[in-house]
Amino acid sequence: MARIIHAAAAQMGPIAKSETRKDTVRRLIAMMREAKGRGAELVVFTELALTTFFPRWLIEDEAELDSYYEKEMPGPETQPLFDEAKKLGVGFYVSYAELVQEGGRKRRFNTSILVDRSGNIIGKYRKVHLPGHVEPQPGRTHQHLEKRYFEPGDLGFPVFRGFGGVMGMCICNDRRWPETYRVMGLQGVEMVMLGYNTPYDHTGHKDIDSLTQFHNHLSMQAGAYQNSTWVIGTAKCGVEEGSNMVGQSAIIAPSGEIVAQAVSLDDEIITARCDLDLGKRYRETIFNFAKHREPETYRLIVERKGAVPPPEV
Ligand code: CDV
Repeated sequence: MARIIHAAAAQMGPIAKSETRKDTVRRLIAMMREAKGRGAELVVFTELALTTFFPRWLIEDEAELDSYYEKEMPGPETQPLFDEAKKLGVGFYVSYAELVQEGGRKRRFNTSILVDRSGNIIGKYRKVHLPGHVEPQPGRTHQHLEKRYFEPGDLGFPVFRGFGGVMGMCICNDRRWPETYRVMGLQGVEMVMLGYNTPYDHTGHKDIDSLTQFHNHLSMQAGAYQNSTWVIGTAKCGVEEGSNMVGQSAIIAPSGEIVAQAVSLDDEIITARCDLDLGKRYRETIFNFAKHREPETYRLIVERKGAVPPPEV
């Protein structure tokens, strides 16, 4: 019997700095209802979906910085999203800034969770690849201070059984790194969910920045194909507090083909009927890891034994 997940990507337009959690959660709920109305049982929200993308600013006041983080999940302001999920029978992925007290100190992570159709958290992930800088960079109109505001995730890339399949998560910059997908691919992942906030001017090199849209899809499509998995990538996009961010939210099949794509730079739902068994054709043939991967050779190459020595420079 086919294993189908009717899934939605809930792309978000800008969230203003002045927007409250309550306002934002209301937007997420409206999108969840629309997704349900269009047959979805799983909604993928974006990265840091509860606030504006605050790492673009240097925030030196600790109380102000803390205000962007969730101290519990669900908390009083996010509980309505969980209640609505349960009422509608819709699961979701959402990313948020997480603040925890561990070992007598504050720890900050860029986190995502997977919530099942009964409103229970069944998976948690903390972003591993943190882009940007610790210190503000001179001459930039917008900073990218994720390295200042978050620690690298300490949970690895786990997969979770849910929605009739093997589910995985990552967050934004993680999508550009092959090892993100491969670590989950080696665990048999069938659907990878992710959210992103991607400003067009992120490298400061105009010739590379003009390829931002191309690289967005390239990395997700390659990750899907090379690991025989569905990928759902959901943007926060449009001009947010002066920062221009890419949209193009997409649902990508294990073939690497885009089966649904957002066309606006605003709140927008896209949906697809995702057959998890589509991945089998690739997993059992061209990407049969057990038959065709060469872990021992990779190990030798990494250790530079049996590999051509690097050129003298
Ligand atoms: N939020 C992100 O991780 N954004 C990065 C940008 C800064 C390069 C991304 O990979 O899209």
